[in-house]
Amino acid sequence: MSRITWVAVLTGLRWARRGKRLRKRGTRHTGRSLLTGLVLALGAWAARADLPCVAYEANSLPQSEGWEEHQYGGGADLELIDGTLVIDGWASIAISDFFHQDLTALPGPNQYLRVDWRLRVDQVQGFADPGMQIASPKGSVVLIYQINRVYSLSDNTWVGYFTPGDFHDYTFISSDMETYSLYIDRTLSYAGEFVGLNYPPNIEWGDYGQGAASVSTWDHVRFAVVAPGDVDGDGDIDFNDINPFVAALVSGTDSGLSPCALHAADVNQDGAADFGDINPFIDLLMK
Ligand SMILES: [Ca+2]
Ligand SMILES: [Ca+2]
Ligand SMILES: [Ca+2]
Ligand SMILES: [Ca+2]
Repeated sequence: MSRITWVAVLTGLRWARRGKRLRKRGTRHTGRSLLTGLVLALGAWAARADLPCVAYEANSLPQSEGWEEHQYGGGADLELIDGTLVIDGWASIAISDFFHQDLTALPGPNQYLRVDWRLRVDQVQGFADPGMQIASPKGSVVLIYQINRVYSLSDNTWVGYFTPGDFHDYTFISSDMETYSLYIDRTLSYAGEFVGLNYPPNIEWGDYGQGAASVSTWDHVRFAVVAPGDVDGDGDIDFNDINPFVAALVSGTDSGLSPCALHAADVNQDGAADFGDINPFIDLLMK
C-alpha cells in the first residue's frame, strides 16, 4: 500500500472510533472527519525530513564519526568485530580511553534527551569500569559498570542489575537535564539526579575510569533531543511530520528513518511506535 493509502486507512480508523463515541452522544462530526482525512492525505505529500540523530553503530571507529577520543595510560586496544566496538583496557588500571561529543542541543518544552546504548561488559577489575557520562549545565550523571550491575557516581548508589556476559540495552532519558530515568532492557531501573560540577553539555562513553580495568563491547551509542510527534525533528508538529510518522508505524526500522525518529513517533511513550500512537498524534497535530 502507498503511504497515502495508509494515511487514509489510519485516519479512517481513528475517525471510525471517534464517530462511534460521538454518535452515541448524538453529535454529527462527518464534516470534520472528511476535512481531517483530506488534510492528512495532502500532508503525506510533504517532503520527508529526518530527526537530527547521532547514531554510532560501531561499523567504523568512533573517531571517524565525529567522536573525540581521550586516551590516558597509553589508551586501550580498539577492535571492530561484526558491528561492535571492543574496548580492551585490560592491560593496566591506568588506562582510560573514552569518546566525547558535545551536546549541541538541550531539551526544551515538551522535549527530552534520549541516549541509547547497547553494551556487553566483558571483564572488570577494580570498583567499576567502563562508563557513560552525560553532562549538562546543571551537573552530570556518571554511570559506571561492574560485570552484572551499574553504579551512579552522581547518586552514589547501584542503580541497576543485569545478567552478566550478555548484551543489554540501556536508555537514559531526561527532560530537564536535572533529573533522569535509566531503563535497562526497556524496564525502568532508576530515577536519579544530575549532580556535581557543571560542564559544557556532553556525552562520554568507553573505558571511563583510571584505577579500574575493563574490557567492554559496544554495539551502538545513539542520542537525540526528541519531542513526541515531531518526527522530522524540525521543532514543531505539523503536516510535515505525517509522512515520517506513517513510515515509522508501517515500516519501523525498515523505514529508512533514523532510530531516534522512531522514538518521536512513539507519541504516547509506551515504548513502541504503533497504531496506539495515531490518536495522540492527530491530537497534537490539531492543536
Ligand atoms: Ca580503565
Ligand atoms: Ca552495531
Ligand atoms: Ca516537525
Ligand atoms: Ca506508542
